[in-house]
Amino acid sequence: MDRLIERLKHAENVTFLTGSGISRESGIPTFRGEDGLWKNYSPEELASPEGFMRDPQLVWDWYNWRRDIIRKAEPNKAHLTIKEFEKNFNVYVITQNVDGLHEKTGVKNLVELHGNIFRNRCSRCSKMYGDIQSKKIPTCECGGLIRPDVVWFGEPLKEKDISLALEWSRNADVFFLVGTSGIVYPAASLPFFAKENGGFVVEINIEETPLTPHIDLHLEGSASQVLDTILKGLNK
Ligand code: BV8
Ligand code: ZN
Repeated sequence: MDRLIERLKHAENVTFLTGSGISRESGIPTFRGEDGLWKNYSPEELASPEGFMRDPQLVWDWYNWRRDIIRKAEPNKAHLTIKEFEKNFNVYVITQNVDGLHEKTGVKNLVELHGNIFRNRCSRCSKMYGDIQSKKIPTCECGGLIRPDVVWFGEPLKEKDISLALEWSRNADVFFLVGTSGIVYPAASLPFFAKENGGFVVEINIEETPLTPHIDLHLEGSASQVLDTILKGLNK
């Protein structure tokens, strides 16, 4: 931890890449963990265009189930501590999460790489819609089925989001991976861009991941505890 505090003392730009692990303490299940969302279904079945074509109502039900959980969730100490970091640094948040919890903390620089579960769009004409609370999958005036405005497997991420995420990774003096299993690309490639440009890469997770061997420091523990300890160590 001392190496990290030392690096932070000379840092200006701090970037966070977060995954579903940061929202676990807000009561939102992760994808691949013990109580993971994908324990009963394969991700491809639910978070892919093929899965949606095959059974649009099943996919709509799954997202409704997730939206109901997320609607009750609030940002936890980990999200709030990242906001606190803005007092000492230029902070850039790149999240793979679609739960909108970082946005709720008012962080200044945020990219939602995989979209937002409370935004919807027509699967035919791409007309955008806000939150729609309906049991039956809704249809657009063009007759197309409406789907969540999130990035599914096999779908490209938005160009502007990727270029921002790359810029924020390249200019990071310290790059934090928080609560991500580091297996979904292109998000999982971002720490390598930080390292390439001399950034110090730190992983905060309750377990090791495929990225652990490639980074500078792995801090074991929950996102809220570890981030709080780091910030306290800084302000000593
Ligand atoms: C694309 C949708 C190209 C929204 C998601 C083979 C090799 C490499 C890549 C591929 C491949 N085959 C296919 C690919 C590409 C694919 C991919 O990466 N697949 C992986 C699975 C191998 N990627 C794509 O398809 C991407 N698109 O590549 O397009 C393209 C280009 C041009 C034209 C056409 C196509 C799209 C990827 C986005 C997929 N969408 N979600 C939604 O429904 O949510 S991915 C899904 O996984 C979520 O977005 C989630 O954020 C993301 C990553 O998961 P994590 O957030 O890391 O969550 P996970 O449960 O895995 O891990 C939680 C971690 O937290 C754990 O490590 C746990 O230990 C930790 N934790 C738990 N509690 C805590 C904690 N840590 C700290 N504190 C705690 N309290
Ligand atoms: Zn339409």
